[in-house]
Amino acid sequence: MLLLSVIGICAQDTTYIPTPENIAARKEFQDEKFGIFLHWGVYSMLGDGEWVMWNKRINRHEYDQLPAGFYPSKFNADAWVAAFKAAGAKYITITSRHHDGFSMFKSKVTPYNIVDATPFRRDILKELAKACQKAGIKIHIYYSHMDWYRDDYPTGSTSKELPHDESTTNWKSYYKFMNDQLTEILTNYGPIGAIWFDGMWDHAKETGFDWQLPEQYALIHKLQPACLIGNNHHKAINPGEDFQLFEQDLPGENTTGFSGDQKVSNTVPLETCQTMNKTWGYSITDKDYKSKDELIQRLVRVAGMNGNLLLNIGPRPDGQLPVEAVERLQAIGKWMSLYGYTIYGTRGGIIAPQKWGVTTQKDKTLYIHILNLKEPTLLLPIEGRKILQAHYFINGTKVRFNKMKNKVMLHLDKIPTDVDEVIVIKLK
Ligand code: FHN
Repeated sequence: MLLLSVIGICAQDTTYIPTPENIAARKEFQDEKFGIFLHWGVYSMLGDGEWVMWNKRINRHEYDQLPAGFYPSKFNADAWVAAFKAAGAKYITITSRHHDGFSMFKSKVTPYNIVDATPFRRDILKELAKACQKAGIKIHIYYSHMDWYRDDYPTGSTSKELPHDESTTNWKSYYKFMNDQLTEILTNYGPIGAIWFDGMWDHAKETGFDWQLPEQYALIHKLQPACLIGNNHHKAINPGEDFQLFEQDLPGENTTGFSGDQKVSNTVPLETCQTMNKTWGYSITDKDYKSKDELIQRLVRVAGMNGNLLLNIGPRPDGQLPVEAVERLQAIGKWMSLYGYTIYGTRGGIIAPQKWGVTTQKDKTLYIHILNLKEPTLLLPIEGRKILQAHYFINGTKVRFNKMKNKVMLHLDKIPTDVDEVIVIKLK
């Protein structure tokens, strides 16, 4: 309790009542539908993903040599943000501190940060926050609960694999450090759309470890009531969390094995994060990129499942976005400039996701997104709603339909071949 009074918050019980600002921010977030995730840190220099320190079991005193060589001479926050905005993204989520413990922002509570420990000496978070504000898009902050670098971090399931001195671990000191950094982030960078936590699975719930989330969440909501909290713990949401996260899986799927314990929430917004290739942080060898069409279809599928897509890019160590990522951003942007109207501000439609595609909906307008259909007819399970009219979104051409019991048959001009053939249905 002493520590909590030091950081100026009180332990709260498990009843969390979001403020009106927070509820409004949740709605805006749901309307935004598409964000860009950025995994960027000193690890990018090694070109082997953000887990390179752990994967290669690099001693942290050796890893400590990296910041002195970090000089992303081509970094230009305005250019990045312009590319994300042109792609149709409404927010970015940037790693302020990943599991390697290096802070990509100026921090008074550790010298292990981009301004004090690199020759670059620029606070990239500040530059990005400013660029986002100028461009009218939001900034969200990824923050790792787990830490492979600090002496005081209590050794967990992954950190125990790295050389670590057990005698120096000190939860109280580490918890204060995190809360001090969160306070810096929420005070020095203007409005923050969300704090995106990750890594608490290093101490699984079953071990009885107490991350003291309610107090930490209360601090965030006290500093910025509209700031949403998401936590990538791969479990059902906890009180204080304002949106639910899914990793590499659509809400409700579990292809990764991460999402097994995650019942999809019907009370908070949903977001799924996905890589463009296989890795989050820059990998010089990973060229296994999803195609442009596949990415567009993922965005549409997530929207049809009532969620947002957070699409990841691992910028290069010199501060440039990988060429493959830029090409994909451009393709998504081109598509969104035509079809964004059927995505932004929508919710999952009254027809549940199907093999052929998904539906999104705004009031009485239903958008049928045909992603994979091998015939020119489509049977829609529409119960208890009357259809007034149906037409192609792209050119307004009418679509013939005939009503059947609890169903409607659409007769298309031809078998759809576009990445997403959108049919608009006006409901009574
Ligand atoms: O360990 C991290 C990983 O590096 C990456 O940040 C992803 C993004 O969702 N989350 C963790 C794995 O769950």
